Amino acid sequence: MASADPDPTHALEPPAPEDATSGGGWPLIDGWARATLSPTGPRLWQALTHKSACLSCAWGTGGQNGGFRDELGEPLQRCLKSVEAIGAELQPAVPQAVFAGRTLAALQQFTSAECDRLGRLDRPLIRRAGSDHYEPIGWEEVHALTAEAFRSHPPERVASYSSGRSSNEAAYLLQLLLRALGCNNLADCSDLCHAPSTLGLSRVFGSGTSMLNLESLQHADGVVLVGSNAPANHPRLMNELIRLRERGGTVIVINPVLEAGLLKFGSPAFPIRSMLGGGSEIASLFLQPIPGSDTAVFLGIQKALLERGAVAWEFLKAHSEGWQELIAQIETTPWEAITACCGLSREELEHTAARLAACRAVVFAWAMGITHHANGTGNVQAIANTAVLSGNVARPGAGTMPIRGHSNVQGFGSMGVTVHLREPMRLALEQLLGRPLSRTPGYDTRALIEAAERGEVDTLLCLGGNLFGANPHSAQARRALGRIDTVVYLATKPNTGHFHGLAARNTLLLPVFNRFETPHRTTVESGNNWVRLNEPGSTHLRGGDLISEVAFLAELAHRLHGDTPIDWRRLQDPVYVRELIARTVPGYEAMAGIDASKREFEVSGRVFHEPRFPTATGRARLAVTPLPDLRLPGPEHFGGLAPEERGLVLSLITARSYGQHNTVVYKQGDQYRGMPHRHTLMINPEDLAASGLAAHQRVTVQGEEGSLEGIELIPGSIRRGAALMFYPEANVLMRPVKDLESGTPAFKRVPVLVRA
Ligand SMILES: Nc1nc2c(c(=O)[nH]1)N[C@H]1C(S)=C(S)[C@@H](COP(=O)(O)OP(=O)(O)OC[C@H]3O[C@@H](n4cnc5c(=O)[nH]c(N)nc54)[C@H](O)[C@@H]3O)O[C@H]1N2
Ligand SMILES: Nc1nc2c(c(=O)[nH]1)N[C@H]1C(S)=C(S)[C@@H](COP(=O)(O)OP(=O)(O)OC[C@H]3O[C@@H](n4cnc5c(=O)[nH]c(N)nc54)[C@H](O)[C@@H]3O)O[C@H]1N2
Ligand code: SF4
Ligand SMILES: [Mo]
Repeated sequence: MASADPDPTHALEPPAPEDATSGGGWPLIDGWARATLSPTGPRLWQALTHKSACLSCAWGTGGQNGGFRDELGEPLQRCLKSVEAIGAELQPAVPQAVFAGRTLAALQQFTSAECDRLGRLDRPLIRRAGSDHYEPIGWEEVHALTAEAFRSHPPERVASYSSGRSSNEAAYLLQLLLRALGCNNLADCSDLCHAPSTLGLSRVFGSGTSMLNLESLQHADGVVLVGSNAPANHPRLMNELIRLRERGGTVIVINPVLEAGLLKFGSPAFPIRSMLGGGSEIASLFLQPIPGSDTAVFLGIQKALLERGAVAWEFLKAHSEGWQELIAQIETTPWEAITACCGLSREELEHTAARLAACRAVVFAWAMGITHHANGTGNVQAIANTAVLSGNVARPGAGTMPIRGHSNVQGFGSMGVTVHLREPMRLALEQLLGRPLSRTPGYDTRALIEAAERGEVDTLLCLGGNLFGANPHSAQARRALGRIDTVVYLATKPNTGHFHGLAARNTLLLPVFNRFETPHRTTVESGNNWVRLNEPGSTHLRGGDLISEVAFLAELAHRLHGDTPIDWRRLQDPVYVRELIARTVPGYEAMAGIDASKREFEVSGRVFHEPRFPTATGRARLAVTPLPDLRLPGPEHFGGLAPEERGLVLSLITARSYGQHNTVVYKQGDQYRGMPHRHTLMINPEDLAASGLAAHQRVTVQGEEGSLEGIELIPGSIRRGAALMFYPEANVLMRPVKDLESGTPAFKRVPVLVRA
């Protein structure tokens, strides 16, 4: 690879610690020092201190409080992940020779990391039908082609996909312009992520987001952290856990993988302990269940609470409905069924319930280990049931908290980029547009891929993300995108999707400003319901020809809709977009006037201080959650093993390494899990011994749709019967099994045959 020079992300590679038995610590502090002292250091500092929200995760940092403060004004709230993300954005432009001189076949050979290190996109490109490369194109032709691609097809045959990095303003425009066309096909990365949380929580509480804010979390004396590798993916959440342990609180971790950073974590916000003490202890109790069995774990905890008389009966009867059926399920489900399903003992579950019952206020927090299952929505409801049953909702320090992914993914949902538009917003939009919205159900991400594969999608606009790389069954995703006439990618940097996800006719690759470069103000919403205001910025890409996402979408809207019933061209002005948001998005009333006041705010109606829920009866709606069937197929399902061949079937978790952001890989190895490169599979040492395979042996991993060869076996602290590999490489393996309620794929329970 000739073109990825100079590479600012190299400066971020921390040294491999001799003993990576805890997360964070020295490597983080060293990483900070190296990154900020590197040649791009001054530019990096400028971006870090810019008044805009962190690009990386939805915990949220920065904004009007300055780069390093959270919404409570606390300093030192930026992590190395943030530096990593900014470093990648500060790369020079992709040299023009890359696209002129390389065929798509050559570009398709690049790994995710190599694509990202090509640099920043700085001019519009097109790949025309039959051509073997991307070529430059002018903006006028881009706008004409895009508008034509949307205008010339029926609304059911056009669609968008988005990834929650863009602003609220861009998200709002995207859904408004599509809905005004009569199209509800607003697929979003949340369909692959927290859709089960939004759906499950809406069912139980009538609201799909966290019921806490950062401040209320600080009143907890217990946290149950389920299916989250927060030390890597939400590092600043770890500060809250450290403080909670300091106040004498309890942290119960539920995860089939004994993640190093969940045992001990060294946070730069607590430097003395971080460097000298080997980090702060995180988990008070660590449960390692069978992957996919969390509903059984929580049913077990509920049963133990019931048996020890720790159900909050008064609360339950006054503030919930459906509890009678739930109690009946708990009573009639035998312990043996629960323990057989989750692989934890009755004693472990009883001990957990006792620790829980001893807490005054408990937060239940979870991430992808809960949602990426065929019963993801059920998992979320099982957690919500437990929270209500134990009286741990709707008061300071107690409640349910999905830990969101992308920095503005929650904002995209609020702005109506969803196939489940809420009624109040529908009515407000109908009033704004002066006519009823289409009632044809829209495609979520999986439905979009399936429809495209059937040849039923003609035009697709991708506002960020990597639709190809993020989906299961990569071959199907490639095929599906190849049947779409026109695909328009708006992106900051090239990724595998731009080279593999090619349309039948025109594929446009359009460069946009990132958050700290956008020449106008924007807003984003954190997973803790906090709306941040980002100040305008500028780009280092001098001479580039980039566009702001708002400018692009407003131009498209104007070309499609003219100036009725709203003046679409006026939407070029983000202040006006914010006015419309304040008028039509529930909870966003405070958006009005934010340009003058600069006052960031909490979305109203989200944080529950008392048990009155936005359901029809004001009560939480409990429902039974069936135990999942977790049986794995035998080797014959994969064609069988030859007579002398060694191998075994495992339940594969596909997860992020410590050095990647979703489909974008920054570093090859994962030192905390002892996985030195991407082509590794973590396996339990006893499984290794029983199967006759050896540590560090290279094997073939065969899934239901594809296989990977030369994978190195790494013994690790993972539950027997389970394995862990990195996404997106592992996405070639799996059949797209999904949760039928939310549409979210079962990325964390992929049956595979590992063979020598
Ligand atoms: N640095 C960095 N930060 C990120 C991201 C990133 O890629 N890199 N991505 C962002 C996004 S979009 C998201 S959604 C979040 C993702 O954040 P996480 O959800 O923390 O990420 P995952 O790597 O998917 O891992 C989830 C954890 O679930 C555990 N797990 C797997 N199966 C099960 C199960 O059946 N039960 C339980 N209890 N646990 C299980 C895994 O062992 C792993 O520790 O992070 C966001 N932040
Ligand atoms: N096997 C497996 N598959 C998974 C998962 C898993 O755990 N296992 N996780 C799933 C989850 S939780 C998610 S959220 C999805 C992620 O799916 P996506 O959100 O689709 O993917 P990302 O890799 O986050 O997209 C990265 C790209 O976004 C673009 N980008 C970055 N910033 C901006 C910006 O400001 N504007 C624009 N327009 N573009 C920008 C860049 O081009 C970058 O290459 O993947 C899902 N897929
Ligand atoms: S925890 Fe998340 S929001 Fe905060 S600095 Fe790190 S990546 Fe950014
Ligand atoms: Mo996500």
